[in-house]
Amino acid sequence: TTAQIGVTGLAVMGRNLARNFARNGYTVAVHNRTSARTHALVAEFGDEGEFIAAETAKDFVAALERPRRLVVMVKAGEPTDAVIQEFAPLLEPGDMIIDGGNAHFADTRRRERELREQGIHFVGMGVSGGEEGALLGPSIMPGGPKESYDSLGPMLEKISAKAADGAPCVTHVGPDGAGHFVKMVHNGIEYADMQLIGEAYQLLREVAGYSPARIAEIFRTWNTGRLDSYLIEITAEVLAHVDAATGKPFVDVVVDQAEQKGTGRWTVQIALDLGVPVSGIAEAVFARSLSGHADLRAASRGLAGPKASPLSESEAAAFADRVEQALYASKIVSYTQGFHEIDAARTEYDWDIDLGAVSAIWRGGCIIRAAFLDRIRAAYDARADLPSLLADDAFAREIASAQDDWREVLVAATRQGVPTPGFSAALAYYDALRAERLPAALTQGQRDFFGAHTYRRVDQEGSFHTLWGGDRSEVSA
Ligand code: NBP
Repeated sequence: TTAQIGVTGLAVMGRNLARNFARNGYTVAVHNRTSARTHALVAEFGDEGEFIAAETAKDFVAALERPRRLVVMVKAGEPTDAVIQEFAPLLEPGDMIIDGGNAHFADTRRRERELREQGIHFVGMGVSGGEEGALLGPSIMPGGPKESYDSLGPMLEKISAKAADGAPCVTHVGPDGAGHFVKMVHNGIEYADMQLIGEAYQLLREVAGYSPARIAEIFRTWNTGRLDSYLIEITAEVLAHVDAATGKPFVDVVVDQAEQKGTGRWTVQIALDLGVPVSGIAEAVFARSLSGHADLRAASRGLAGPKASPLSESEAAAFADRVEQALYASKIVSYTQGFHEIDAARTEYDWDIDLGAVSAIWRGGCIIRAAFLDRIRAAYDARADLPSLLADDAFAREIASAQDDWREVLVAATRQGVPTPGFSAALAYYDALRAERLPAALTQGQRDFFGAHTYRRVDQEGSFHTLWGGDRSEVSA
């Protein structure tokens, strides 16, 4: 027998992905650098489907039908290059190497270019949904040559998550690094979503004066409305959880220093390079790093500021409704920024990415899955060249009706000294985009003053410079 697909790298993700293929009726060749993992997989889960255990790279390649489909699920970075170097010489033109790790899209572009010379199709494939998603159906974001999707796509459609309407959560995102790019922005948006939820929690705790258990109830209610999403759902679970050892709310016994693996940071770094303002995602990354500066926080604890004083019961209930409005409006802004970044990459790298299709494949399987993504898809379906999600009538109307509450929440947060970098950045972005005039005109004047950088005028074509050190007359530059 030959295998239709092979998976090398059998830690949690690779093992579960291999099982997912096997459970869907494919014969799966399995391989791992340390072969104990390979044997453990077959011993434990061999009855779930057809596996071919391969000890060596050669056996692994020999077990695959042609064109070969070889999924690499190893630690991103150097291990991925090491695996490619090991397997590429054993492959033939038309074979596919599919990297399902969290690779940086620039690495994917390089690998695709190098392997293309050998006739090997390299598919950089974003996979979201963690361990459970890999087994039960992830959201899959494959890039690479379109022709490889013709053969690979149907298999991925089978193992992927399905959205509520039954559509598989996978699409050919675009050439070379497009899949990993979109996965990266997915994670950046995930950071922003989590930060906004965190701010909503803190406001409900400190300004409304609610207990974690009560806040869990509020999140459960929100989860039946327009905020319906996996992250809101698990937030309620985490907040309702009680620590067995102390009987305290679980959230009160966890050290408040958030960690990160890097995809959020990449999203911001690349946005800076592309010149795309992703302020909400950036604040989410910075909020995690700030939380980790324990010494700095300890040294700053005595600084002056108001102490939050909880509202009365009736005021608190009204405030909670306002927080929902603020959270929803800020979420629209985060997604607006994330999709802007994908749109900018589409232009920069000449990728033919369908933004509506991207929102559609995030509806199931992945961490940011949410009813909300149907709305984004509808926005792009209505207008494929939508310049920004805020230009969509439905979103614009929703923000219009949320904005008073959004502002009131930020007034309360500011008065009471509760930090809301995500909500605040989102509102500043919204107000800056709406503004008739921005102080950027003054910035240009300053730049021209100290560096003769020139400026453009509102009433004439061309560039100009004022002779600031002389008679202050204007010259054409
Ligand atoms: P890890 O990221 O922990 O990687 C462990 C695997 O890499 C093992 O199979 C290990 O083999 C192999 N490996 C290493 Br390390 N160096 C190697 C080398 N030089 N040559 C060959 N194999 C090597 O596994 P994971 O958590 O399952 O994640 C796999 C990929 O999926 C990563 O890129 C990750 O970022 C991505 N991802 C993870 C999640 C998640 O929720 N965990 C979600 C989405 C994507 P060994 O057994 O011989 O040490």
